[in-house]
Formats: sequence, structure tokens, C-alpha cells
Amino acid sequence: MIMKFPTNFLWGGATAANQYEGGWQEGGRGIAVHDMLTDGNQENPRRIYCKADNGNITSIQAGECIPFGFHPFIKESEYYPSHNATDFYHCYKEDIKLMAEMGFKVYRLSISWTRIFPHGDDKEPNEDGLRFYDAVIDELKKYNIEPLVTILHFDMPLNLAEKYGGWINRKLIEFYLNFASTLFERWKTKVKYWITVNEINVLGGYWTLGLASNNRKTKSNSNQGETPVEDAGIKLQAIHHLLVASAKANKIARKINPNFMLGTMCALSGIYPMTCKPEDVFGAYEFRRKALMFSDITMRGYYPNYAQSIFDEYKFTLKKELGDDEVLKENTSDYLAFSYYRTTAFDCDASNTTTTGGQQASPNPYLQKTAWGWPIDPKGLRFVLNELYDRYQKPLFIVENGMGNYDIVEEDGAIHDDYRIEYLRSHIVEFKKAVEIDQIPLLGYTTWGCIDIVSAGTGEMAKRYGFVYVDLDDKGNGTFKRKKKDSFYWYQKVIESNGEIL
Ligand code: P53
Repeated sequence: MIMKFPTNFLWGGATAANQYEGGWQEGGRGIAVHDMLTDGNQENPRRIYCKADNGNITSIQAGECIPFGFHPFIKESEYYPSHNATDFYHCYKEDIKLMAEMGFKVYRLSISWTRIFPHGDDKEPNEDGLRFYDAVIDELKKYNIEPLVTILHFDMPLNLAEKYGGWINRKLIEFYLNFASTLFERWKTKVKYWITVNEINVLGGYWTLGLASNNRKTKSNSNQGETPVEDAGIKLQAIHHLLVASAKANKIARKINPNFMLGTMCALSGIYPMTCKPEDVFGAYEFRRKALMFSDITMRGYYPNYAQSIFDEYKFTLKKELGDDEVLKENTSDYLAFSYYRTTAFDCDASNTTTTGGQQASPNPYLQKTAWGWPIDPKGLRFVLNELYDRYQKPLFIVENGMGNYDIVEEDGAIHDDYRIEYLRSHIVEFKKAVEIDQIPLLGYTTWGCIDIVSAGTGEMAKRYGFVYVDLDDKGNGTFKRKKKDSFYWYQKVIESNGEIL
């Protein structure tokens, strides 16, 4: 039987609390590591300032580990974009109304861990924080918008990083489960779709995983380049704990409501061989497995055969505890959620390769790039959808896709973002082919940063993804006023016609 494009397809948008919510000290919220992360731009990376007991000060970049013995602090002269972000905390009613006006069927949000557990290791949740999200979820329900909840999206309670060393410590599993089960219980009748962890395959450092190390030799930005061998080991061990935590969360969730749809999310923008040279072809394949390894674990339930070769490259020995294998095996995910922005090219002769989906080291001459150098490749999305469905035979969900770009507000207030419309249109054309021609079950599509938010990679406002413009600049000046872009009206028609009118 030929599968048609589903009438219940989940069209919508996505955001993350650390980039959108703000209200950083309201409602009893505790401090997260990302509150220590400055702004930045393409030339100047975001920084975390840290101080040792002897008064020495240094700074690390997003993706790096903090040096042992150093502690982050807020430097008065710096700007910290997460503190207000684009103020969803106060504007959620207005914003959800705008989402409803576009016809959203789903909205992907993340929960700020420190709003619920201010220190991460608190016994009892902060009722004020829960009430904020109760209100958000009820507002969504009012418009029949399905909430898709990411439990953990680049969110590290400062106390858990400082006191326990972050995810390298197995205690974090327990704290995470306390957090996750609080949410499952609270919204068991209201939320069906969950993502346990965002981009679990991204080798984060202090910012996302709370990790410390003494390796300061090499530039280590997981989003933009290779991670030093010593740090990679710490990161892989920390991610093992996250994988176990995610599997255990699935187990708890299924007891609370067997109808939940549980996913774990991976960054799976694609990678091609630069040429047909066998070294490029196999090199690209091996490189891709550094990302697929993690979805293999969450979808199939075990570390794949080739994991050892990756560990060897990083001179890393995985420490598992009794029961870990069983937990991973018995609690795989129901669907695979992934982000897709671009493709990169693997060139075996290039000295500087890149993480899968990271910025490209070797230019692909066939693709145009965004102003931030991200190659635009709609067909790559169809490729990746096929790659992932061939591999797992489970439903897929595109939970991030979109074009970060400069937007210009005309004198009459209009924002003509035809470049964004073109980007999204061409990607929708390709995922529709994946559904209608390749017969892949795709649950939905949530475009990234549907209302403008702070860029995770660069910390600037200038890199905008939204259908709705937020009046705020890179240093936090602005009125926070919302304005509809041309893409707002375009997406509204796309959803209304269930993808027929593009
Ligand atoms: P920005 C790259 C860098 C940082 C985070 O990125 C990333 C990626 C892409 O793989 O992952 C996701 O804001 C992430 C979002 C982020 C989005 O990509 O740097 O889940 O939080 O905002 C886009 O343009």
C-alpha cells in the first residue's frame, strides 16, 4: 500500500529554554552554566570567564572543558545573552498566540532544569517553576498545539558542575532521573511527545556537560572542530552516563504512561566524501559513524561493533557498570529525533576535518552557503532520512532545520525574508519526497528558532531563524517587540494546505 503524506503530520517550530526563555532569576530559578556564557559572533567566540583560588583568571570557549581548580564567574563588563534571551518567560502568551496563528500543530520547547531543581540535587522541585510550564502547556492546549518537550537541552545546573564535576559523575544520572520523572508525572496526561536529551552526540565540554580537564593544548570547540584526544575520552564517558540516564528515563516514563512517545535527539546533518577516492569514501563513512554511534545506541540498544575503533582513536577505555548494558538494551527509543542544517564534505587530505554536521573544512563546490558558512543542501535531508530509516526502521522526527540569517526591517516595518522561505521550501520539498516516494514514516517537522532566539553557537541575535522577528540586538538593546516576517504568512499557508502549497 502506498503511504500518502499524513493528514496528522506535526508541523511546527522549536526552541530551547537557554536561548529563548530568559527570566534567569525569576520564580526561584537557580543558575545554570549557560548563564555564565557571554555573547560572541563569528569572529569572537563566546567565553566563560573563570577564576582559580589563587586569583588567576582565564577564559574558555563554548565546547571546552573548564581547567581543574577554576570556577566560572560573571564579569561585569560582559553581556550574558541567556539572562533575558528573547523573553519567552514574560511573552509566552503572545508568542503561543503567534504560533497558533501560523497553524502550528506542535511546538518543541525545552525545560530549564534549574527552574525545576534550582541546584540540580534538590530533593523537592520548585513549584513556581513547574507552574510556569503548566501555564505554557495549558496555553498550547488551548490552541490544540501538541507540546513536544525536550527534557535536557544544553542545560547544566551550575551547582552540579561545581559540586559533582558534571556528567563525568554517575550521580548525575540520579539527579536527571529525579528531574525527568517529575516532568513525566506532572504532565502525564498533557504531554505525549518527549525528547530525553538534545543532540546527545555532540561532545560538549563545561557548558553543556559541566566537565573539567587540564588539557588546554588544542582549540576544542565541539561545534567547529576536532576535540583533543584527552578531552574526547572525558566527553565520551560523560555521554555514556547520559545514555544510561536517557534509557532509564524511558523505563520510568513507560511505567507512568505507556502511550508516551519517547525519543532521543541527535545532530545528524550529513557528510559526503569529497571525491570518489576510496580514502575519502571510507573516511566519510567512518566519520559519519562518530555521530551514528549514539543513535545506534539509543535506537538499537548497544554500542556498535565499530565503537572500539573510535575509542582506540581517542585512547579511551569506556567504564561501564554492571547493569548498564541491560538498561541500554531494554529501553530503546520509540522514534529518532534529529537536527539537520547542512552537509559537510570529508577530504582525507585536509588537515582540519570537522565533526559530522559541523562547519565544513573543505568547501563543497556544488553548494551555496549561508552568511554563517553553513552549506545549504536540501537533497541531503532526503539522503539522511533514508540513511536513518534504512538503519533503524523506526519513525523519524525532524526537530531542527532552518536558516540563520541577517534580517532587515524595512521602514514600513516589513521583513522580506525570501531567502529563508526558499531554504525552508526546498527542504520541505525533499522531506515530502522521502515520505511520498521513499515511504519513510516521518512524524513531523519543527523548524528551529520559530520566534527569533539567541544563537547557541555564536551567542548573537543577528543570526536569526524565526518567522517572527524580535527587536533585540547582540548586546541586549531593544524593545523585545515581535514583528511578523514574510515567512510567517508563507508558513501559515504551508501548514493550512498540509504542505501542498509551497
Ligand atoms: P546556532 C551547532 C552549534 C551549536 C549547536 O545553531 C548546534 C549546532 C548544530 O548542530 O546544535 C543545534 O544557534 C542546537 C540548537 C542551536 C542550533 O543547532 O549556532 O540544538 O540549540 O541553536 C543552531 O545557529
